[in-house]
Amino acid sequence: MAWSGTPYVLVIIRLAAAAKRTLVEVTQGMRRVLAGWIAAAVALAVGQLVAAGVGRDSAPFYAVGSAVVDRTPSGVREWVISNFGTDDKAFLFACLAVLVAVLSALAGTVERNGRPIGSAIIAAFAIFGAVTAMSRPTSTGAFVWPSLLGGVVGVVVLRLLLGYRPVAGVIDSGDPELSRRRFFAAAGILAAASAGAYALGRKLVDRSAELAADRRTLRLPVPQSPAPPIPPDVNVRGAVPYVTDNGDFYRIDTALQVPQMTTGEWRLKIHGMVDRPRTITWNDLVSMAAVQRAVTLTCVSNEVGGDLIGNAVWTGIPIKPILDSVGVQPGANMLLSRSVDGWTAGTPISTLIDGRDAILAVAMNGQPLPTEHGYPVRQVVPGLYGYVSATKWVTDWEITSFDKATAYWTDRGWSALGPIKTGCRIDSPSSGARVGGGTQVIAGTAWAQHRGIKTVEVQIDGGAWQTANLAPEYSIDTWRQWWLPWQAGKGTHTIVARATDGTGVTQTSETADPVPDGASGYPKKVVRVDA
Ligand SMILES: Nc1nc2c(c(=O)[nH]1)N[C@H]1C(S)=C(S)[C@@H](COP(=O)(O)O)O[C@H]1N2
Ligand SMILES: [Mo]
Repeated sequence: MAWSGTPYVLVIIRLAAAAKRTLVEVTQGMRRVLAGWIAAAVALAVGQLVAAGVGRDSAPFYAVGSAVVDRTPSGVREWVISNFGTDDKAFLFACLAVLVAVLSALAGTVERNGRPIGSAIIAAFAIFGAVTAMSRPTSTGAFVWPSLLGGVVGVVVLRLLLGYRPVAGVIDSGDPELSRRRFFAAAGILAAASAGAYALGRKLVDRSAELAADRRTLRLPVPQSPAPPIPPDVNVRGAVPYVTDNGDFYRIDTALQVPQMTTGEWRLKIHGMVDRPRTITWNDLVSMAAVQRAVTLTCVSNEVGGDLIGNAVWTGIPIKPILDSVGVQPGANMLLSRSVDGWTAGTPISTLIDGRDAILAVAMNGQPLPTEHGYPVRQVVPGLYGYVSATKWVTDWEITSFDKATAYWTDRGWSALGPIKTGCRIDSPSSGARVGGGTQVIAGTAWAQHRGIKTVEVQIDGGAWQTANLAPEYSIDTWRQWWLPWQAGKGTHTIVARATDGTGVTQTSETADPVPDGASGYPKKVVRVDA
């Protein structure tokens, strides 16, 4: 039998040919994906650039993002906030970026000369962007253009990169490929150009320099009733600082782009069930008698043990005299406040006139409000969760009633009324910590805004409740710190705490999720003591 190597050689040649074909297909596939990405980048950049002339909220990425925010069910929102906290916006942008990347990769992959399905995907996204832009509260008819023009340019770029005529021919003329060099040269130039155009578009709509100048020159009111000095012993070792720095203060809102409004532009329009409708300017506002008060804000999304709570010294103008000046009509029981970006909160009028320090705040810890915290004017109402009271960038007050009107979060499954539940948090030791044996300090904070904190108790390993030491009470509207020395023995220990408010009611042990009216249950920490 004549042995011959020929079949093996043939197999190797065939394998090599197959490998080469696969490689060509893969690189062609990669080129299609890349073409889709570049088309999307160019479309978004054109959209952002056009938005600079049309209005900041018309930019496709932000318009779509805001539409997603407004339509996110409360369960999903809570999942995002409990997993990403105040990075919720970064998470949303990441999700959107992935969505755009996947859709545009698909668009590049399926686009054919006579079968422009990829173009259709880009067009659909552009139309979706235009529709969402039109639904923004600040929209004008021109808000359709950023997305639509971006879409048109995106389609043209996609087709040119794939070697097709920009407008689809009816007859498929095959795939006349761009040379490798020309493709990558074009892709590189377009990627760089779109990054530059996007950055320029963002810069053109950014007014932070103007706002910084406004902040430097504005006249803050001198409080006729300053906050009493804060004694150092309101702070307890092991608990978070009693006064939260502006930079550390939690931020929660639906604004993907922080509203930027100068004091000169700011107006508060008061209308609805009032005898004398009125519009207040910044100068009107700061000419009124101001007060300064420490108030602890809490977010209804704050989970047991969470950090969506902060305490600041606010300077502002009491709301009651303003309501008196417009003459609230009988039957009105809700102040529906609206921010410049269309967010709303419904606050019981009773909580604004019962003597508590409900204010239109203009300063936070002695500084004009940071932009993220409502510059130039926001509401602060002690005792109510932020979603029903703490409107930032507030520009409109409608006096109405709870049976006629609903607000942003009540339309999404949250309770119409949002008094803050009594709660507490263990700050030290931290969960899962390994601590040394001997005397430890268990410390934390407790709050029951506008009722005050009477006692905090701590339970270790299911034993008897021990009364903790309390820092002096500065105000019933702020949190109060507490601590308990603990002889820590070797082993794993469970620490639980509970607070009792100024009316003698202890916080409920019943655990509840934030939806619909705030989380409840005792905070708990498990620590290991290495003797
Ligand atoms: N305009 C506007 N104001 C808003 C919100 C918002 O989404 N938009 N969120 C509210 C909520 S839910 C809370 S908890 C507080 C948080 O205020 P902060 O970000 O200054 O801590 O602002 C409130 N004011
Ligand atoms: Mo909130």
